[in-house]
Amino acid sequence: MLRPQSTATRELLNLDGLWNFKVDFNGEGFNQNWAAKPLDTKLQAPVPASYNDIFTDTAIRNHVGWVFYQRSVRVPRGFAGERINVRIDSATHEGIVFVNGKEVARHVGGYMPFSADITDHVKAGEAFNLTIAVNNVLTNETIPPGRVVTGDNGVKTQTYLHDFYNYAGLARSIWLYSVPAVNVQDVTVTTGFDGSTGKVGYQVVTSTSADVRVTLIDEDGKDVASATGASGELAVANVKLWQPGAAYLYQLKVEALVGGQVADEYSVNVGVRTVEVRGNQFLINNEPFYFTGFGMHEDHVVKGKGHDNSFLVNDFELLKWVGANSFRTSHYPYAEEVMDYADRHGIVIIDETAAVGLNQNFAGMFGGPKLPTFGPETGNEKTQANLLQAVRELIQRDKNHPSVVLWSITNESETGIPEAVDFFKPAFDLARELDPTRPVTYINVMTEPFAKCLVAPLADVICLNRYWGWYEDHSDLDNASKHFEAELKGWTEKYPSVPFIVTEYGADTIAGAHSIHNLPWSEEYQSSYLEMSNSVFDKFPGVVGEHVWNFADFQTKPGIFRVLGNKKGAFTRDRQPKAAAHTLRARWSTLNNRKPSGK
Ligand code: GCB
Repeated sequence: MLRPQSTATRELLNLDGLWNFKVDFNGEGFNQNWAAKPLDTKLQAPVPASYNDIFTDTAIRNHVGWVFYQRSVRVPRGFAGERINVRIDSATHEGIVFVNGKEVARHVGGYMPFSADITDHVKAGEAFNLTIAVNNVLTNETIPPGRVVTGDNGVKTQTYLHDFYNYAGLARSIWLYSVPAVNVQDVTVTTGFDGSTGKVGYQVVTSTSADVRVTLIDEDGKDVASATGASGELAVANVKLWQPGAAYLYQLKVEALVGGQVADEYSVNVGVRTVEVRGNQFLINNEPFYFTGFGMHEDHVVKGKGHDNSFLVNDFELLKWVGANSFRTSHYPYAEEVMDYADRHGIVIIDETAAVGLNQNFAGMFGGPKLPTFGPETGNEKTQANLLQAVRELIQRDKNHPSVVLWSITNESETGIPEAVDFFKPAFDLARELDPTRPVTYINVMTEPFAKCLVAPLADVICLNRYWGWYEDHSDLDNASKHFEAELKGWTEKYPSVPFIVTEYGADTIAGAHSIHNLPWSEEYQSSYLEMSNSVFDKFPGVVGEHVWNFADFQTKPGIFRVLGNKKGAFTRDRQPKAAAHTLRARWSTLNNRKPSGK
């Protein structure tokens, strides 16, 4: 499903703003057909935003189940004669869309867009009632998984085996848009180069049979190559490559033609670059690339996971300031605005599904009974089918982003048992089938070391989350360093021709806490912890990247022992630097995408 855009043949209306909002505390919204009439409520909720931190009522914040958003929408007169669609950039975690009370779309998976053709239900120039019901429930079959527990007092609580807070609602934009009856439905772009000649392969799908014309346009607006036909390859003389830190974007204008007339026009940004794993190196444009940056979160005060362009630009400014060349979309796909911005600004992305918390070994720490990770009550065939769907949707949505260099299938799942291979192998296979141009990884947890993990052989790159000096060897950096080094030695000797990225290492730190004794939680300890870890990485040529956990402090779930959230940020939640940010800046701003050894 293409992202809506405004072109010569397509119109676009943004539906963000204040929507009427009602929480379905008693589970009666569907029976009473709330979507068919004006919502009986005084509450209004902003879109895009998670609703949890907006209101002062704790019952709303803790609600488990459905909420209803509603507004009136007038279809622009210019949409007459076109196909009219509504698009929800995300509904966390399940959304049902109603037009004048009639269901038109339904989608499970909280971080992915979905849309519906509502042409038969609305009229250009007239208003209609748009209702979106959103459910925040996670079950053992959703991605990510969770479990609803009913307490002795009858109150439901959502539990889950990941630490970030389960923000819910309409956290991304909602759109009404028109497309012509004959339209471009999908575009897939692949790129390469041979000397100074760029190659842009393309494949276009149209709604009905139509002729296709493609034109590649450079940043000065000049046509540099064109072709006809639904698929082919364009040659670009004197190509300007998309490089980390120095992005260059061409635009591929795709036209669907009927009888020689343009029926539809759609454009895709194209960065010409290659990605390859060669031995234990990760190459971008045939050059070894060293990842510096963070695991991040979509997380801000008040808005929760709500997308906001001011926060977006500011976060990328801080990435640049600190010398980060990359980040991971931990632990779910981020808003498409983020992906576009990374394309435009040359930031490299490890793009992750929302498969986090498939690990019952966390049950003790996070609460809840300890069950097997894979089984009828937990990760079962339906969970696996939903994981495959998550991989499919992620690659479909993000396949054309030059910033994306690596797909991540899952974060910190249990991987040391044979069931894990049965569960995850189809996801690796599917990712490779859908996108043969990018390597595939998974994120390994500390409790599944090299002698135990059975999923590592499936990966092109092995990503490790390690907390030596925090969860292990807490406050003892000498021992932490020894153990970290021994562990990396073990991994790199077992997998000598695989690159490794340390995708998490971090220490909780209270901004403003100091200690001349280097005590944990102080800014000094966080800096020393990072310096210790970095000096270990520098000993291993096979370690091709370091992503600190986390970019910024973030909100966590109730019931896990954290002081008002996870404090491992290099920046505070309001984006002020801790001492660690300066430490990282001193190291990263001189690296120029290479290891400190320069290789
Ligand atoms: C991890 C998880 C991450 C947590 C982090 C922590 O291993 O991947 O989601 O926030 O540890 O701080 O404990």
